[in-house]
Amino acid sequence: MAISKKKMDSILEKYPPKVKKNRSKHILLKDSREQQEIQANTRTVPGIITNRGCCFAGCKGVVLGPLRDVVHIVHGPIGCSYYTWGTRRHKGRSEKGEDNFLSYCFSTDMQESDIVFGGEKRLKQAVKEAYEIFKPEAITISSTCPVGLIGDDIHAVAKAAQEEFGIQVLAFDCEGYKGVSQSAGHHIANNVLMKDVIGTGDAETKPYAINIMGEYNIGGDGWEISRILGKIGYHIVSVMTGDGTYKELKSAHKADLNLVQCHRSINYIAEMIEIKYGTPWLKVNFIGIQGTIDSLRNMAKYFDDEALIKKTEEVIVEELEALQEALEVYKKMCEGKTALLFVGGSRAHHYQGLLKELGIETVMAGYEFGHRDDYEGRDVIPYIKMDADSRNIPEIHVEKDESSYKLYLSPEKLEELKKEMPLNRYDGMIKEMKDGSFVIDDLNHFETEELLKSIKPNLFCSGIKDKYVAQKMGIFSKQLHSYDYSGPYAGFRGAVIFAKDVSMGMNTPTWGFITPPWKNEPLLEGKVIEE
Ligand code: CFM
Ligand code: HCA
Repeated sequence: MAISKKKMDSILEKYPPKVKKNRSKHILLKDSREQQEIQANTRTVPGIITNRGCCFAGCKGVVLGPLRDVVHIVHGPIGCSYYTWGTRRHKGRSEKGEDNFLSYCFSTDMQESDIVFGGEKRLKQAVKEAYEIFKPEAITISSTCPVGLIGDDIHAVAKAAQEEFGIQVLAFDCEGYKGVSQSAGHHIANNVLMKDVIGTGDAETKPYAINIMGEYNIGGDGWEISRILGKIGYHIVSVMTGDGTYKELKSAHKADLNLVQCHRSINYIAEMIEIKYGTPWLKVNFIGIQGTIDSLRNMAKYFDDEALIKKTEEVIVEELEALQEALEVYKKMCEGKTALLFVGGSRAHHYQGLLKELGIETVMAGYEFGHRDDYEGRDVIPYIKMDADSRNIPEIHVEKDESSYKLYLSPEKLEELKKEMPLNRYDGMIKEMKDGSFVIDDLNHFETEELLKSIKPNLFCSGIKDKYVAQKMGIFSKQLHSYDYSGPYAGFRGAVIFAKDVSMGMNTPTWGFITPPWKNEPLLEGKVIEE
């Protein structure tokens, strides 16, 4: 069941006027006749129970965490480390003899005396111990909130340790309170990796060299993507950062093409590599069968090589054949169901295609911390392989400054090029949504409950904070962050695993045994009794 504009207004009506005004700007009803805008990446109104996380989570947890040959030291009280220890399920495996520190949890475990007298000594000791015990390729130090508040100089500690031990020690000022969400942390991590790591290596590359960016190997997604790309013949230089290594990252600048899976978390590096080294990026989506096929075809188109195009088509046929039978079974169990999606900064978009393939309609979707471009798309002028002829086409004017090429195109030429080579741009989530569906940014606890009650979807795709709220209402919830101990969900094989998981979840008789709270209408605490 979809939700009407009137109903949405009545939910917002419960807010004080100022909050209502604020929240209204974060919600829109898709109407393809209009150029729609949404407010995003702004501070959550204090007092609202948002689903968002913090800057530290985005930097250390998301971008740095999956690099497995690095010791990631969290400078702060133990909770920041402990509560993020393994919960994201970014998997990693190493060849014999290679380092893998993913299962460890490194923290300086700051105590009250460190807050009062400063924690630099403790950090210095932690780096020393980490180096002596583990001898890692590199060490990262991530700041938590109190570190910024008391002013510990993590850069001075990192610099001294680097000189003493002869390995890179990278410091990240990612105190949790910075910015408005995890998003600030992505940016901080990207900047340091670009400045100090990427470009420092010189590994040999083979033809069709690519980086897979914004892919974190949650539940093994990256392994499935790599399996498909390997089969076609691509050479994966680095993965940022799922099952990734510091060692590989150093030579990432040597790839011919950068694939961007999660635009939100890694667009900064994609952009900086393009400016510095001229490598274009291609937005891909390996979630969903058609998404995977389109991504593979766009990649082959970029390399423009007959053998590669042929091999791509062969692999697509082979993979489709292998999954068809199982998929048909699950499609029958999913057909006609509805879903409500609310996830970080890319998955609420990426999963819509896969759900559609199973016959599930997305009636509402939103990001925790996406920016406007993740919703509305971004039209970056496409990169074209430069050749002398480009300069002679009247609609294209090429200028090269010290670090980048600039292309000035007529609007018609731009449209034409966008169709044939979708490089360096992203269409965003809104474009793919059906008219009449709702887009909602920075959803909160109150709205979640109200919307679930009104929409009563068959499937609620979200995270740990609201999963059980939905399930206690008798609505199956699938975590699209951690995949609830399952996965992979990406690529061809992943699509079948996802189909199986949601088919079972939605169709279990369990939900029939639960009486949702709205059926009993319990007396709410704090309800104002009108005389
Ligand atoms: Fe990108 Fe991610 Fe996501 Fe993200 Fe995240 Fe994540 Fe996510 Mo959780 S990097 S934006 S900060 S796809 S951790 S692997 S699942 S919120 S939608
Ligand atoms: C984070 C990590 C998270 C949290 C997941 C959730 C993840 O943002 O700190 O809330 O269920 O994917 O592990 O997004």
